Amino acid sequence: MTNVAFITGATSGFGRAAARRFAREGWALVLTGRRFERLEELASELKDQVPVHIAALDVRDASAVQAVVDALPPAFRGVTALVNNAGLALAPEPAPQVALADWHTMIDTNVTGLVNVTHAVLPLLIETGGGASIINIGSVAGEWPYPGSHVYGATKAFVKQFSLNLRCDLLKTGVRVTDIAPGAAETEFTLVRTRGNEAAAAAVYRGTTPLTAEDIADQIVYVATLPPHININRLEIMAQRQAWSPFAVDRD
Ligand code: NDP
Ligand code: 8X3
Repeated sequence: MTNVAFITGATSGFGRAAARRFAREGWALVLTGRRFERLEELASELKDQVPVHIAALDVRDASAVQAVVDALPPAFRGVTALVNNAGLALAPEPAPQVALADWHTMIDTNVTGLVNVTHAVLPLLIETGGGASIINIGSVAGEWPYPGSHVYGATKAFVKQFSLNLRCDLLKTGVRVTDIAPGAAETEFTLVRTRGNEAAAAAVYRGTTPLTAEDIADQIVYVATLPPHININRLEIMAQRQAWSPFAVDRD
């Protein structure tokens, strides 16, 4: 049986790097994201290596998610790894300056979207049974507070707890669940967060050595290819050059 990876947010960053990394292992790929032309480019890059199925998908739309899963061709229905990667941060400003719509977009994508996809793919993973994995992309922001993280970090705290809770309910199914929680990694993430401000995005990574998309893709594939009896609950990964600051104190 060919292993199948179902990846959300495969048009950029971790998701695209994971698709390439899974292809090197010979896994068939279900690649999803909103930007269909990017999915087509990736499919044409990888289709000589492995079977690839692409589908335009906004994870916020529960019925669209279900329709994409229902329409999977037979060769792609034996999903071995669901990589719940689609997500975003918006508005790095302090909370009082942030538009409510931005908070809603983060919750709709990082929480509701992840739940939509998990619910739709779960029957296929349970059918696969032992060795299947749900790999949720959380963040260090789900564990550690910092200014400007407000709802973003809170959505990733949801991802962490949802992952652990799923473990309890999937115990008898053989399906594993992992929360991979990266620190700062250079992808399009900050460009999205700053609404396309290339200078501001470049400044986040300038003069340091951030994680790369490939670093996280390696961890995703590592988790997915462990022997079936091993479940890594949570992997928190930072660049060596990222750490914590002291507590902030308000003084007169
Ligand atoms: P990118 O911006 O490079 O990629 C984000 C991906 O998410 C894109 O493929 C995008 O596809 C997809 N996406 C966003 N919104 C939606 C949506 N509504 N429906 C479907 N797909 C969507 O960022 P990263 O690769 O860095 O981010 C991937 C994940 O990693 C996110 O969950 C992010 O929160 C998390 N993360 C990132 C870190 C970092 O520092 N880079 C660190 C820790 C976690 P499209 O726009 O085509 O739909
Ligand atoms: C994003 C990583 O360090 O910007 O999830 O919070 S960080």
